[in-house]
Amino acid sequence: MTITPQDLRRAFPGDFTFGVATAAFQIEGAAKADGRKPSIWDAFSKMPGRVFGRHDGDVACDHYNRLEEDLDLIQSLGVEAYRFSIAWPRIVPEGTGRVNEEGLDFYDRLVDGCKARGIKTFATLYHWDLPLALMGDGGWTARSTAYAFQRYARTVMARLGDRLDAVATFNEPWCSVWLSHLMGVHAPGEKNMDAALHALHYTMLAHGLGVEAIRAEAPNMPAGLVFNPMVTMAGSDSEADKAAEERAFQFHNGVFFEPVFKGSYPEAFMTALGDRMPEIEDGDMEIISQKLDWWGMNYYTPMRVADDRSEGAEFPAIKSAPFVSQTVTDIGWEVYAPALKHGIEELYRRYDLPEMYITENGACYNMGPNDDGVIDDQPRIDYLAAHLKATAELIKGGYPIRGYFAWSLMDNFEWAEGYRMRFGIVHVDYETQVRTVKKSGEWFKALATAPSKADDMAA
Ligand code: IFM
Repeated sequence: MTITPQDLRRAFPGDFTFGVATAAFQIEGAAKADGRKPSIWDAFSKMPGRVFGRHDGDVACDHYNRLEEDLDLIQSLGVEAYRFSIAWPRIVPEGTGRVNEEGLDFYDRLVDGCKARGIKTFATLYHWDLPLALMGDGGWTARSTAYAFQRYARTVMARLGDRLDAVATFNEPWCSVWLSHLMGVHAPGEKNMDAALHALHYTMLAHGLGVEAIRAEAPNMPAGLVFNPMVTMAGSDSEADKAAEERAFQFHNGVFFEPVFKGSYPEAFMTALGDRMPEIEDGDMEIISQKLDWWGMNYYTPMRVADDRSEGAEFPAIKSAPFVSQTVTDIGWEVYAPALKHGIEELYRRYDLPEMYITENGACYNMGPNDDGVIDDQPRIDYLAAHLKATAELIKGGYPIRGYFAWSLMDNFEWAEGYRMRFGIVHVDYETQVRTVKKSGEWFKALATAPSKADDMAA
């Protein structure tokens, strides 16, 4: 039997934060409103064969025009915090140069609207919507983009730094580096190791420059970075698969964690690919490895790894191993909650990490309303419950996890999958823009509003 949300709440500390998360390009729409200029995702989604059904972000959930209604929705879910991202192309539409005050005004309204409703705000500065104009210089493969990001970050913090509760520089650099420049799945759709290695270092540099910008404008603001660590698991007990798993760890996680938390790139990675990296200038690694106040983990599914012995296989020379759990979500991802626990244990074992939040966790299930208008998404509830249980066990084991954000507040533009894949705890009818809280949304509300053990004792 699934644990009740009330019982589950009692497994968490009284001051644990429950929240919901979104990202600008996935929900805002209003692509041309109030001075916004295109991002790389506007361009990419309009190219044939890149995004399912050539869906785009022109309207999305029309959140830009429905801000108040959506903030009421968040409040009605009883959560304490909202994680959202800020669209660079609204703030500095060409990436460099002119600042667009109307873009800043929108986020002013968003933050003030949350404050008025008693909701804490966790902002992400970059969730993949790079101003398209910066592609003229090479986008993330150009060092200049890191400095453009720093100026954008400073502009945002000068306006909002007095009211946000926390800020992250980047969401999932793995996606904006490897998935976008090596695997070609996300914008700008490159499949080029050399380009990806440049994007890696300049993204890391931008993160560090971003931290400097945050600290310059808002010295007390908790500054962090959100990763999507691959929870690598060897496909067998063979030495070859175990070694492949370690290479996978370094390639998919080490290259992001080690520069930030140790000030270096992993040795095995540098031995294999270091000669193709851009120049690492004096001082870069110090900028990248400034102390952070927190980090975020987005987790969905493990990465099962086997050794790839094919001739010419490039580092990390791995291939996929079969799933262990038979349960998969509608996007085809294995459901395996123990990996969340394993992943966090492993990361704290390897690095000296500050406190953390689970900044995204959730499941893709595409069921719509039944004849009574109810969206019965019990598998999503099961998924959330299992992963929250794993989170509570980690906290009991002493891991400093301060909060959990469900991905996502509502169904939205799921990148290369367009609108066909739904992660929301609130259903969106894209024809009418009607939002309907799913069964999982009601369940999450019951969890977020239930008394904690501390409340019970005080009563
Ligand atoms: O929708 C994305 C989100 O933008 C980043 N993390 C993973 C989610 C599901 O794929």
